[in-house]
Amino acid sequence: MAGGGGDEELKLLGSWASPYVARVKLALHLKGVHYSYAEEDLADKSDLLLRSNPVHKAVPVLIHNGRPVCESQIIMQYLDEAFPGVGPRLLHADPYERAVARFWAAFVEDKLLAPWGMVLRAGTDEERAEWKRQTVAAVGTLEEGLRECSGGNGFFGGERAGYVDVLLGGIVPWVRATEKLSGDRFFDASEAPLLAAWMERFGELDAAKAVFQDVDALVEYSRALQARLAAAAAST
Ligand SMILES: N[C@@H](CCC(=O)N[C@@H](CS)C(=O)NCC(=O)O)C(=O)O
Repeated sequence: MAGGGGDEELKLLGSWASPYVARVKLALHLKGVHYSYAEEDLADKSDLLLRSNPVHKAVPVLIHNGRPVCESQIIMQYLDEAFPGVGPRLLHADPYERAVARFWAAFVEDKLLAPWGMVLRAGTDEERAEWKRQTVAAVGTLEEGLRECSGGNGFFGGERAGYVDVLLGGIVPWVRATEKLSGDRFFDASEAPLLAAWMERFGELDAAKAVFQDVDALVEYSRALQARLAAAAAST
């Protein structure tokens, strides 16, 4: 792709369905930084991945001139710092604005994505209902966060997508896939009108069009994964 970072060697190790990898791709595309991409098979991880992220053995990993950077949020922050002159900043120049963005980023990870991730893994209907309740409550709070951060301009970053937008943007295809899989509409216009409009607006960005996974492919991937988990549970 066009843009900066031309003298640097940047390689992203990823897995196509991962929302965390999608975040990093979105950040790279929004900033216009060149990179190459290597798809990992998480069932048979490459030596490069195991060497680059020996602690978590997870993607995404961004390898910059031979040095690995791990964890999606740390990679996003690194991109702002390592390529200060290239493309728009994800985090604001003002420390207070940066603190507010990091607060909502932590909220998204801990209070929204954590319970949402458990909805599919819940063992019983009661557990599933409780994880859903927590997810819906977090969406309600995030709706107010968006109202406050956007100042009526549509993005958490104001007039353009910033750190929290990219972080949350990585899950948009999964929000859509979940609707198809279970009928759950977590960013529903009747419950969270600002987030529902945000999701459409974010999806219209060139970066999102370049990066977003095909929703039907995610649905198929999720069904296959659930079938494997059910078979493994039945055989123990
Ligand atoms: N906290 C990590 C989460 C990354 C993560 O969970 N990656 C998954 C793919 S979505 C992974 O590579 N898991 C390793 C495995 O499945 O063995 C981040 O933000 O980068």
